[in-house]
Amino acid sequence: MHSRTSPVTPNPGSEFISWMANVQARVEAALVRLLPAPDIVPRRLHEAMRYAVLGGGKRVRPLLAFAAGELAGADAARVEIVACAVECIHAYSLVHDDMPCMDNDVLRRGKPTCHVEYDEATAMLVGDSLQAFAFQILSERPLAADPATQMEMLRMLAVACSSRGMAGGQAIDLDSVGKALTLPELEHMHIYKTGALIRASVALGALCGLPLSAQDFEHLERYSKFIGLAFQVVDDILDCEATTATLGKTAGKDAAANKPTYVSVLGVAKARSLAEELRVGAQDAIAALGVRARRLSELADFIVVREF
Ligand code: GRG
Repeated sequence: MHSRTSPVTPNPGSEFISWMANVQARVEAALVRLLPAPDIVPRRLHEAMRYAVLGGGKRVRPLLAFAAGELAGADAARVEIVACAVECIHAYSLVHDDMPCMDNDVLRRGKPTCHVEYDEATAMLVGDSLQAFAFQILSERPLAADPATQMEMLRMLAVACSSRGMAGGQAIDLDSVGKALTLPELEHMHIYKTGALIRASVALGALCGLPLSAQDFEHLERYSKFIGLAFQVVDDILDCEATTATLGKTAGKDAAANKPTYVSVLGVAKARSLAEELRVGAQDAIAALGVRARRLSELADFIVVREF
């Protein structure tokens, strides 16, 4: 476990890389199995849903759910459903975010965006259907120790998607184009836009397992808040420093759209320092959880050192 007094240069080990690959493959297989088959009517919508979800993305939110599930000794078959649900919500947000009425982008995960490959009406329905599908799979089988906990999982995910979560953050984002936000204003926007689903992924993964003490759950929540912000700071840095080919989405989009970002507010060097501070904050938050939080610790490092 890393601490503020012993900074490290994170270097993901091969054992962690292989754990990530296993989780990613497991989630992909589960999504292939769970999503409506492309030959079921309405075929075009089901095909487009699969297009938006399958075969791409880092699967960071599912990885976080599995890491938190491991901390809580959860049954992996239960966490797998949570992982699929949060990934479907994430894919939904990307499909809608890319539409002409929002960010108007043509490339996502190295392929044409959903509305380009299909059409705008289909992309809108893909988003709507993926959100509903996420709640469907979370509610049709036991996932937690008791029904009340499962209800709480559903409530948490609903809030994370809502006007008090991701959709609200997106509204603030749309409203902030061309404006000079302060650092606290930027942080406020991303706590909702990017952070809400990341926090829900960790919490829902943990709630599949044995009940954690209130104190342990608080440690997890602090960790999630740090990595949610770190994820966005790094996303902003990569948007200005990485290539379109590496990212699989249009690089330089934020500056072109005159959007306030951590880079526009702080500059690259200070944004990098902030990402490192947030990484260390995340590590400190889970230090008391010991070796059980190993995967969460490795993921905090990965989120900050990733190159795409
Ligand atoms: C879906 C509730 C809901 C509302 C729609 C469009 C929208 C309102 C919200 C947009 C939220 C959004 C797109 C946030 C951006 C988060 C972000 C940094 C996305 C990139 O995530 P990665 O890097 O992507 O994990 P991959 O492709 O690896 O999965």
